[in-house]
Amino acid sequence: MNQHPIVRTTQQWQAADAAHYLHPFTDFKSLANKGSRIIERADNIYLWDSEGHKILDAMSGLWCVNVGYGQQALIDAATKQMTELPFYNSFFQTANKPAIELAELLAEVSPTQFKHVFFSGSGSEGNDTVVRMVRRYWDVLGQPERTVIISRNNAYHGSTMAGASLGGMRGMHAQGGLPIPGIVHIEQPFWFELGQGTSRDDFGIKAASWLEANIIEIGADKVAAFIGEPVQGAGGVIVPPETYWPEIQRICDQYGVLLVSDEVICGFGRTGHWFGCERFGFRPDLMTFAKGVTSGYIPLGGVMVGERIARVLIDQGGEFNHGYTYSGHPVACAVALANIRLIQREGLVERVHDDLGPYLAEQFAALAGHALVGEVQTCGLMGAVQLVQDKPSAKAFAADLEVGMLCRGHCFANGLIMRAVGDRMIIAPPLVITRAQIDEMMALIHTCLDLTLADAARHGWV
Ligand code: PXG
Repeated sequence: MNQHPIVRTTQQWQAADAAHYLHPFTDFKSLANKGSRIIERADNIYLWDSEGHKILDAMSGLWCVNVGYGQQALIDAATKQMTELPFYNSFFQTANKPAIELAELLAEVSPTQFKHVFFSGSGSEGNDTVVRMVRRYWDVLGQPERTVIISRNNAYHGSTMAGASLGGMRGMHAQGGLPIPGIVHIEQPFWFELGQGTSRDDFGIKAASWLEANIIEIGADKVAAFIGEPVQGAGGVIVPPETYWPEIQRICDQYGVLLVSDEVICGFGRTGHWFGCERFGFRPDLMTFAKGVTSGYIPLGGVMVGERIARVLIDQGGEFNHGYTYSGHPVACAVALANIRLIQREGLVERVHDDLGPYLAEQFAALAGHALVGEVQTCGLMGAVQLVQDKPSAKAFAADLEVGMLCRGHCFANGLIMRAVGDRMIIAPPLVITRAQIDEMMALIHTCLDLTLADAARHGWV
């Protein structure tokens, strides 16, 4: 049959979008009135919209397109696998070759305690698996009352019932009666907001001590696990003090509490290491991953299961009544294999560690002098710029001024995708970005900060 592509104007696409498509984390009515930006194609670190505008994607899609757009090796892997075996499940004593090979390769690139993996379709599902698995672990060990999972305010662990419950986003908890029982939140290690007046290192120890205080209050015999992102991503690229994670590790060891690293954003090179836990020097029992495992070309997530847990579940566990239709999806696994091999072949992790990460840190340090900037932070290829009303006193803008959104608007209009989390502007560009492209991105960031400052001055806010 002769198929003609539908040719529509941007307005027609927007009308069809508004008529039928409910977007994630979106005020449906306001978007329908405004109209979506229709993204049409992408290459390397750039996107093009339906009006032909070229945009530098400093967010790697949604923290995931680590190898950049248009990588033929990933496209070929998907095509070949779709032709050979587009789907088969791993439930009833069957397996497929790409899933087995990927499990092997993940064990190779992960810290040594990880030899097994449980696959899911996304990061949220991965964290649902974490909740099921840590409770199952303690149950098998004869401690079924050990169910509480401690997480942090302003964490993001996904949008399913368990993912949103583990997360510490108040707006999400307010919708749907969350968190589910047995999830407790402590305060985050956010020095700029909570630690001013103490050194970063002292604050790191203090922030970790909130975990210990909660374990003691709840009773160690009831606490199953602690979960955290090495660097909080969606919360605003909050890089913890260097003292924080080693102290968290000490506390988990002392009380026998399982340690879970949510590596959905930090995994696969983002921090200049394969996994964020390696950057911060801790040794988790479980690692959730998604996003960068396929560079977002196809959905895939999962949980790396450390030997402490794997040995109990394998040797004593019996059946684990949990799994997803798409656990070990052959096409997703084939794309992940091609993606990880590309990261290895191109030495992208080392490139972030040795060259691009330090270069980005230097460029961001130069932003610190800007009148609107209260703090800059980077970790590998993640960066944050905290906008403030008054630089000397680090006074924040009133939230209802939405200065971050104003800045994001300038970025959008000037061909740069940069996210705003409140008044914290964040980036996480693809790991294939070059120094020249970092310069191009920084020039756009300077322009957008200047435009935001001019707006703030015009409104009399500064
Ligand atoms: N854990 C972490 C640390 C994440 O960042 C998830 C779990 C959930 O993954 P899935 O694949 O189920 O979305 C994430 C997702 C943002 C933003 O605004 C961040 C995410 C998702 C959507 C928006 O920065 N991260």
